[in-house]
Amino acid sequence: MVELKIEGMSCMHCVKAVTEALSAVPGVTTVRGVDLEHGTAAVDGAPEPAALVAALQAAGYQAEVGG
Ligand SMILES: [Cu+2]
Repeated sequence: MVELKIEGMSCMHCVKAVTEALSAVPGVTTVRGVDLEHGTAAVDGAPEPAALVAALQAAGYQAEVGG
């Protein structure tokens, strides 16, 4: 599991966009939790952490890996 901190989510649309962006990253098997209130997410699988961050940036959100 990889945990992420995500800045910029403000509504359920953002949660959906983040979920879709993370789902598309190679190596991600499950997007487990995208938490709007806390600005966190977790994915299962073995993705490149940098690829997760890059995918979120492409979707318009600043992110960093780590709980
Ligand atoms: Cu939103």
